[in-house]
Amino acid sequence: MQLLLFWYSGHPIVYFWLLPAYLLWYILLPKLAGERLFSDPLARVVFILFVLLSTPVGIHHQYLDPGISEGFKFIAMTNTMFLLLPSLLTAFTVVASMEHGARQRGGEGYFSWLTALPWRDPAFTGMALAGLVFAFGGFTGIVNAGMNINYLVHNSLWVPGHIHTQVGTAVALTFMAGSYWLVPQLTGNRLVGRRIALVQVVLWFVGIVFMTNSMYRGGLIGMPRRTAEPEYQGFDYEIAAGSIGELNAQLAIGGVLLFVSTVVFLAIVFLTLFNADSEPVDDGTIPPPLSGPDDSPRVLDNLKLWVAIALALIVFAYAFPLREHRLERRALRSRYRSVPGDRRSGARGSAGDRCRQRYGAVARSLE
Ligand code: HEM
Ligand code: HEM
Ligand SMILES: [Cu+2]
Repeated sequence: MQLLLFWYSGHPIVYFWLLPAYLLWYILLPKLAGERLFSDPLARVVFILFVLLSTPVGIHHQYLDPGISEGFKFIAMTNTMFLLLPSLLTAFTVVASMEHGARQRGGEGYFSWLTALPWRDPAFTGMALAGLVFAFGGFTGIVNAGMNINYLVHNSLWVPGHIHTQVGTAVALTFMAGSYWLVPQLTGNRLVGRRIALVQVVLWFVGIVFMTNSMYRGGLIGMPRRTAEPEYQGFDYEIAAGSIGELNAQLAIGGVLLFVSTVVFLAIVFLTLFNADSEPVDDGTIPPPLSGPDDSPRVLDNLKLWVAIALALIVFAYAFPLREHRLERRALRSRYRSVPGDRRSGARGSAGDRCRQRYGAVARSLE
């Protein structure tokens, strides 16, 4: 029961981190890339999909837990797969906005418009790299979300790989890069070491590629998460490429690069806070989107409707599993009571006692 409630809140909490990063991608990235958001209505659809689907999916963290029927896990999986939509729509809208910005700045061709983007700006580059990592993290999220393929990766080092691409980079790197724009705006001080800031965000990107690549691969060959020194020496491991030693070395190199990058980031922000040089502050406007609110169907603004549907989906996804827990606990209790004899006899270690201990443990896991 506690686990069910933990993931009921645990999954929506990942959006607590992600949505501020989304805001920066929707507002700041197009602005830095050359001006305007591609589509306001699409952005509305994205945020409404989050309202609808961010909660009734928590059971996707519990595919391997006992006490929840497969059917309820299947409902969570279906909702999770639909929840991929807002991320895919975001990738489309943000990239389309950047492309439009780049073309305004003279970019041309199918791909060469990419060179017209402001890659020297650490705020832009950091957020764009974070978005790129988010795309790969999203793919690994699809793997996690499949009920059957989750058996392969659950509780392996693959999951920390997913964690560090998603919250550890898509979010963390976006916040760091965003700070390079925001801190000068808030203080009026010029950013210290612009070039070093650019190196810092690239360093994080390289570090995370090393660290998560080895985490993902390690997870696939069965390395567990939260385990400091698994003993691999006694085993012959067939891995497609490399060795356990190579994976550990990559992981360590990645971790060190990330650590250095963090220290550099903190130093830049700290020095900027006390920088005597000033920088002109932005006028604070958000450029109008190419397709604006007027193009948006009215129903998208009906928040009452969406919240009502969201509540219904939550009840649908959780009421039955909670009831199932209650019923199962009750059944276990009655079985526990009907174990013969030993309460009266007080005998320890009897078959009844062992039985009770066993059911007791299962019953506790369902509480
Ligand atoms: C793109 C869509 C995403 C999908 C489909 C997805 C799916 C999943 C699934 C199914 C798991 C459970 C894996 C397991 O333990 O077997 C998981 C774990 C996790 N996800 Fe995601 N995820 C997505 C995006 C995100 C985002 C954006 C964040 C954070 C900002 C995030 C943070 C986490 C964390 C922290 C865990 C590990 C929780 C733990 O410690 O067990 N995920 N994800
Ligand atoms: C200097 C950069 C970082 C390094 C070197 C690092 C390293 C690690 C390592 C080695 C683990 C344990 C993996 C295991 O289970 O065996 C871990 C877990 C984790 N990290 Fe990081 N990490 C870094 C940054 C971050 C950031 C920025 C975030 C989020 C914003 C983050 C979130 C997490 C989470 C949620 C876990 C899972 C903890 C758990 O298993 O309960 N990490 N990290
Ligand atoms: Cu989740």
